[in-house]
Amino acid sequence: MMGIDRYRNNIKSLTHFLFAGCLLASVSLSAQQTKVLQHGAHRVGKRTDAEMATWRGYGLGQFIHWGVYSLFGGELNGNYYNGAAEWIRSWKDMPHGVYDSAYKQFNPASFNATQWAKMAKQMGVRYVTFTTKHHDGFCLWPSKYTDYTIANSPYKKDIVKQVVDAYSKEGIDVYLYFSVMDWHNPDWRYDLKTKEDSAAFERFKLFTKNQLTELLQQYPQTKGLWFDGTWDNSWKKSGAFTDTLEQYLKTLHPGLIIGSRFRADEFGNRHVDANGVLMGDYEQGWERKIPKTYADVHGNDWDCVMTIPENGWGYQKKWLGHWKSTNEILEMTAQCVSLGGNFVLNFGPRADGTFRPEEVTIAKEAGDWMKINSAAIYNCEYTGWEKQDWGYYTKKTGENKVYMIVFNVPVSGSLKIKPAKNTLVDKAYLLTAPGKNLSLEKLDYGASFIHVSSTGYKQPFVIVLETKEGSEKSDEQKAKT
Ligand code: K80
Repeated sequence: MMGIDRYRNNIKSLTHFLFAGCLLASVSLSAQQTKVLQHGAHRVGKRTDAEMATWRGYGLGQFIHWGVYSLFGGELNGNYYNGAAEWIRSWKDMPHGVYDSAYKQFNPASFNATQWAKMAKQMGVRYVTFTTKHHDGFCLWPSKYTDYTIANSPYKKDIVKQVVDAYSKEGIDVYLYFSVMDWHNPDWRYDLKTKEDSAAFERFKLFTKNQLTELLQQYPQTKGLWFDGTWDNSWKKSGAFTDTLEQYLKTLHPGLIIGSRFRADEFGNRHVDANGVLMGDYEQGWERKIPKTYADVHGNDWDCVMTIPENGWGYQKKWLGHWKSTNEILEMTAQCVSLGGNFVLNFGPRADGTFRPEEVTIAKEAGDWMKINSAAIYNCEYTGWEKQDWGYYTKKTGENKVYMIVFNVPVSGSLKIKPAKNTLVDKAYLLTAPGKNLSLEKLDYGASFIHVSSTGYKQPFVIVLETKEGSEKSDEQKAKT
């Protein structure tokens, strides 16, 4: 039974793992501390291959949650709730029979994958993560391992294929979201307490492996898999299987990118193994929250997935409460890139395949900004410079270029900069006016001011700093205290 209590339990266990994501122990691997693990991390530090370098440089991504839940739009008996609309099947007043037959009405007459991909392209996203199967178990591709698929809806056509093809054609890399937890499959278990549970879960593991193999074989353009619904004891007790499966998928599809939500070690640790080392290609715990400092990311690759409303991923007819403005979204993007991560914004299309006007506007406005300023977002990384109150620094990977993405101009109009050690600023100019150098007023301790107008901004703007190696020769007196 998937009642509200089950839902609460899941929230509790998920909260645990999201916290774990924040608290990744910065364990130093001294000989005594290191446990010998068969199914722990197989690598310390970041991946160094070309596929991962591409991933690292994306800067901005799109998430799409679309499925049977989109038909309900978070409405149950005429009421709307703040809960996540894609979880509506688990809400206490939702009869499962009603939900489980709703796919017979899933017929997105206005769905046009090319239009979706063009909107995403216009927005400037460089990768998309698309829900192939959410917790409800409904497959947007014609999986041969279950009848609960798009093939048996009135729409019939393969949606995953259309999305993969259309986005790939626009040059946007495609990642497939896949929920391991599956409320439709009778063999799914939250825990393995009896022999019968274990037998059922053996069948479920094979089903999962088959579906994943099917996805990678049918959509070979796929760059990575984005797993969800992996926090329950049944999966945590399957550490060896999850490890073997991950390696199998990567053999099947070299270069495949899989985040830290997928597997567990043999002790049931998730995200990081018993030695505190990340398992997976990037840290996947930053859901609807952003690290504050570089120390928070523990030297790992990471991305942040974010909703536009406060919570909820699938289509919600009525957004209750705050939803983010384009400037807030741009600020989150800048913040993520400044700390070496990517920012991924979620969209929840309606069941007919159209996007709500708020999402269309945000995509358009963010895209207009990206058209001018994407140099400060794409292929950029953490600078190591001391953060200042006006906004965020990013650095072009492999180049001597630092970007200041300015959100908060102080009333003085004076923007303070303080390069990292052994770095000097050679030139400063607005990204939009490369020929016109801005003057730098030298301050003590290697800092400078750039003076700009203190008023009149509607959007963040970017200043480029060309840098060189060296340190300031100065005769300034350090204060004696
Ligand atoms: C599952 C469970 C909780 C408590 C919060 C979010 C989630 C799922 N992960 C997001 C990426 C969505 O898919 C959401 O349904």
